[in-house]
Amino acid sequence: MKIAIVCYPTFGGSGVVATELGLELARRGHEIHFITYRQPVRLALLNSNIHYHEVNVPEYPLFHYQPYELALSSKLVDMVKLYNIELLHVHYAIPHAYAGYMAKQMLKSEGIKIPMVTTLHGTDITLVGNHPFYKPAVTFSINKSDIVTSVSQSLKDDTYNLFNIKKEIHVIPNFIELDKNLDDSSIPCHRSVMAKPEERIITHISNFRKVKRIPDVIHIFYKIQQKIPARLMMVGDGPEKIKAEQLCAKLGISDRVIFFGNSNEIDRILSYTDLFLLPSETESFGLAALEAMAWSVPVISSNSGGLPEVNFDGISGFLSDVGDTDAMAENAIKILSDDAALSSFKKNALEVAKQFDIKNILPLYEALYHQALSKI
Ligand code: GMT
Repeated sequence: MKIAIVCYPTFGGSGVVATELGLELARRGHEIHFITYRQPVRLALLNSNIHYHEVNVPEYPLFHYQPYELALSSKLVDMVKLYNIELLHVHYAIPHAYAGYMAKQMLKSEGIKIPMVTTLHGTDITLVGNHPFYKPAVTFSINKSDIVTSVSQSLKDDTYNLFNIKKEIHVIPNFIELDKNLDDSSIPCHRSVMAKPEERIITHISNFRKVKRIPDVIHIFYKIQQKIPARLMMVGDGPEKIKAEQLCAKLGISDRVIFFGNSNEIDRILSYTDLFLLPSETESFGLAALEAMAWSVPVISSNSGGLPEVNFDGISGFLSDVGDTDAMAENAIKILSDDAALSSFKKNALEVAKQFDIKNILPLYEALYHQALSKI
């Protein structure tokens, strides 16, 4: 199949999922065309099955806001015609489903019919898309998609509750590639750079937005390190990062916390990690938690959104109410203070992650692509 994938090219989960999906589809022989404004961060390799087409938005002083949707839909039209692309798969409703629908209409006027699959990722529904200024356009473009998927049951429920959606929403959970290998000859980051041998390594990875509750991450760690020698790895960048550094200084733990910024060493950091913290206000899924679990790392998370669908309470880690940093720290200490408990949680985390193996999930997308093609 020739498939155009539209996504955000950044470190965010939706872009990562879209990129990993495209790469695996390409491995299975599909021809994949990534269409976005920058080469996606996880897209290192271009080959005969993987293409990348950049959307350019020329700056014009008249425009207070540059019209990205217009440029994207035009690019989609051009690429569909040039490469005979058969299907559009857009990740994140805003503005991708809207631009995709416009492209479909333009193509239709030239006699070309192409189906569009829209994958909802979370904030496009729960935080941004729900805003009254966007809601009519988001509702319209979801209803006009040929197939709609969401990354968790919780997000599906939220979508039906928040929008007037007439379409069936198919839940396809996010996935993980389990058989990744680290090539030790290229190591820029050793365990000793992060912690002393007797210290546990605790990690948080996110885009440091408010929804991640970064101060909770630090308070949980503060309580843990009072009982157990530990270090905190803070990976990622975003608006809450400076405040987080200030809070560490205020609590006197700056020497035990490393801020990595956006890192390409996530797999290596996770391979040394003992515990992952994700106390978010909400997560449609929590891909970062799954990535940790795939490295046999147990997860302490909040119990909101789709997190209970990924992190199983008392098995792969523990879940607590949003903001309950005492319970989260207590559970973390329960796992970390006992070698036997830690090793059993690590084993379980990997076992749960295996349920989300890309090899099981990808055929679900392929089946929906066939369904979408048969509809037009
Ligand atoms: O977590 C973020 O804020 C980034 C956001 C995104 O759009 O990239 O992540 C969302 O999509 C991910 C991939 O499907 C999910 O794993 C995240 O849980 C979801 N984030 C939220 O719902 C807050």
